[in-house]
Amino acid sequence: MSDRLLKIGITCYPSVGGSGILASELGEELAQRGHEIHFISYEQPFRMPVGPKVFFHKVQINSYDLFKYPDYTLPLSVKMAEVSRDHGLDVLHVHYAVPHATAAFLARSMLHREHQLKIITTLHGTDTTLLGRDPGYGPAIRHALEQSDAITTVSEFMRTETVRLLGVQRPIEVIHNFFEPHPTEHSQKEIRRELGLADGEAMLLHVSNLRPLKRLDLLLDTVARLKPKLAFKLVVLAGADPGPLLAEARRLGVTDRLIIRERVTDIEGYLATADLGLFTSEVESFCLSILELLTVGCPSVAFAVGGIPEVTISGETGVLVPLGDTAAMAGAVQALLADPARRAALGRAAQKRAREKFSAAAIIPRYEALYRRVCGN
Ligand code: GMT
Repeated sequence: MSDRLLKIGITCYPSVGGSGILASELGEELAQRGHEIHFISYEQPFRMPVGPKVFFHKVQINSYDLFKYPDYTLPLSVKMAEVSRDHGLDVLHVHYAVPHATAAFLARSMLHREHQLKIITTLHGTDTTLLGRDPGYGPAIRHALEQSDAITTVSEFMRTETVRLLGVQRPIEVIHNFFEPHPTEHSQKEIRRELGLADGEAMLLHVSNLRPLKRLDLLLDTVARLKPKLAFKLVVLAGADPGPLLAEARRLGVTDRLIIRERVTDIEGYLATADLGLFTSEVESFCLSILELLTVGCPSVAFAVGGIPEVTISGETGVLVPLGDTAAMAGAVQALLADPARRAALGRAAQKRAREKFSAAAIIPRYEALYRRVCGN
């Protein structure tokens, strides 16, 4: 098999979200290995890398009085076809099925014999678990998946759900997410000072886009259940408007426990400073945030849902409790905050697992092998 370098198009949502972050990091790692990367989206992805091998192609969306709702799929497919032809892309790797996989399929049809375009679709979560159930989307998603040259999911759970909800017959390859922490710009002392944490005050960390399925009501309910004497703050790195979170905190009387930061880019500093991660999603195909914490040796407490048990092993690299059991969650947080030695042991095992299973070194060669297989060499 030839190891020639490839020209890879990547389409993802540029906004703060797991699939966009993963796609950006993937582009960065592939460019470092010498591949040429072309991001195609309506905005530069939040964490898009810069470098001589990385290009960004903006999809222009015009508004017409005729349309009540602006259309993104068609201009995206036109841009995909144009970039594929003009830059001779070998493969277009789309992250999140809607509308990216459909647009890629259209782009390929438009190119016809002009340029042979291979399409890989990676399913990240709600594109299957939420939209896949929607009769207005399901059949279109299934069709686009059937037309992809390869399908991957970010967890075993997602593979099972994709087959169950969409009835996809094609082989689906599980390639777990990866994370490589960048060197942090700030010391732990600086971060603690910036957050206003008092000496001895523990830092619980929650990172998310605050969507309803993150169940912030259960997150704050857990906080409300922690003993009043416990010295801690819950730091939330918010990828969306934190207004509703604050309103719920006020209702539960826990605003003094909450510190919110928005659109944080130097996430590594906060990860490295955290004592414990806290996640309350009711479903999660993977949970990149838990992995981000694992890589810096910080365990998390979370509900045992979706793909989370594939990422962190309860009792070995973190603690998982049954969905909705905030009493058990608060108990686990208290026990871990009271036992730094146990926390450190979980953290060491967490970091080891992250390195072995979810590092760029473990995952990128699997994507490269897939690209080459699909491209026929
Ligand atoms: O719904 C979100 O949390 C965002 C969504 C996305 O596509 O950006 O996240 C999904 O993809 C992430 C990266 O693969 C996974 O880590 C998240 O678990 C997944 N979210 C859900 O399944 C809810």
